[in-house]
Amino acid sequence: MLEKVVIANRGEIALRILRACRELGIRTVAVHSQVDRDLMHVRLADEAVCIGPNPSAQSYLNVPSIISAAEITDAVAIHPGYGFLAENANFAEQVEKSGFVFIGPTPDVIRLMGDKVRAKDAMKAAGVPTVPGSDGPLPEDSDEILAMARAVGYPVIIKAAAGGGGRGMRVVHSEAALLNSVFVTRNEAQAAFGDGTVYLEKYLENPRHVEIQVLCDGKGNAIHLGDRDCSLQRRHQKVLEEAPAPGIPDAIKRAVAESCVHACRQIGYRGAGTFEFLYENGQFFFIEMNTRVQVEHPVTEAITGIDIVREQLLIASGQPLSIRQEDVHFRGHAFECRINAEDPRTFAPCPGKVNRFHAPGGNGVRVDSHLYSGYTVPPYYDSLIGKVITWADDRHAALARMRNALDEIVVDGIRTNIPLHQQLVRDEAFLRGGVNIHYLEKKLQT
Ligand code: MV4
Repeated sequence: MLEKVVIANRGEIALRILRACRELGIRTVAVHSQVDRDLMHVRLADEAVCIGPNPSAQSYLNVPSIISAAEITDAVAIHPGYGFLAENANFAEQVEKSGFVFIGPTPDVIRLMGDKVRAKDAMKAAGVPTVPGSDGPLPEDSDEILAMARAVGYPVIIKAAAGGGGRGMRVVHSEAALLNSVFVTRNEAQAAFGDGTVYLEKYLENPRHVEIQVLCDGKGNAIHLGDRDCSLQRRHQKVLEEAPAPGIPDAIKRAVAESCVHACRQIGYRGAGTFEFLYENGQFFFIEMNTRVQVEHPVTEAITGIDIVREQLLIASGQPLSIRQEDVHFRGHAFECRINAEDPRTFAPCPGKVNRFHAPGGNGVRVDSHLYSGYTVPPYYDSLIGKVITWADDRHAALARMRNALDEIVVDGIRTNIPLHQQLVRDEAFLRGGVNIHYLEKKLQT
């Protein structure tokens, strides 16, 4: 087993990783910025190293600082969590070259998935259903571009190969607008990512965002842990997620999940991963793969009983996957509400001191949060201050538990999006299940 792990992250996920390490008897090193010295997981870690000033660029994104922290503490591995350096292939490479284990896929696979054109190509080749489109980067020639869009049919979407997560894309509704949109998207991509490669897809107008969780040991063993629906989002930030995705026939789900597992074996995937799909009219279309643990992993843990971060650590220690697909049993339904320090109406970040924090409880309720009474939410990082997860034997009962949990939780001193969640868990269309990716933003407009 890994002897000592550096947790290269902060907040709730750092605490989540620390808990998994301690359960496995792994010693922990917290690395933190100056303002983060009072974080919950810093107090609980075996050792703590300040890696720099508050701005992320000088601390949580500071590769030499993080690797130095691993060196001076004699750690053997680095867990990147999500965000920050989690999907940075160069970081993973530096970690390995310095003699440490990167808790995640190989740098090559991270790089492959970071290039959305190559990623899609690899998935298509492995039999994963993809969105119809250019099948590769768009050529320079205008007539060829026009012909491709015509073949796919309008509306189309132009996406940056180096983008992802909603960055660097543009919807095109007519041939008249196509070439200019390609030109602008290329230039924006070049400026933002240093890579102007773009590709084209059929634009799906009202899809749901459904994702498949996988676990692989990089030795040929790969399994899936089912699906999650993450359609409730605002400006590409997920707000409330659930597992399983409601109202999708099991046979369709099973087929797509099996195609993901097959693809993982084909590309030599190692670790936890997420296949992102758009789901529309009974069909799945792959868009991107995330090579990290995701914020919403607890809903999958709730319905499978599998600890995903524990599995990441076991895989990184070189152990073959101990869970076979036939050992994975799906039970019940789970929801996750992301609690943000933000104004519930304007969504402006609201950092500040939490005078009082009270976590909800009861059967089927989990709270992943680094908050405590007296903690000050700093202004430098994202506004996620915790997650409330509820589960029960069915969707209806899990929602009832979430309504209770949201009525019990107390976060005094700062504004949060708890009132928004209280509205959502009583929303008629959401209660029916299966709303699409535009539902929340449309609801907020009215
Ligand atoms: C799309 C799409 C419709 N058609 N691709 C946005 C984030 C990035 N991961 C991909 N995104 C989309 N790609 C095609 N061909 C609509 C979106 C999209 C979206 C996807 C998932 C969740 C929320 C979204 C919000 C707006 C647009």
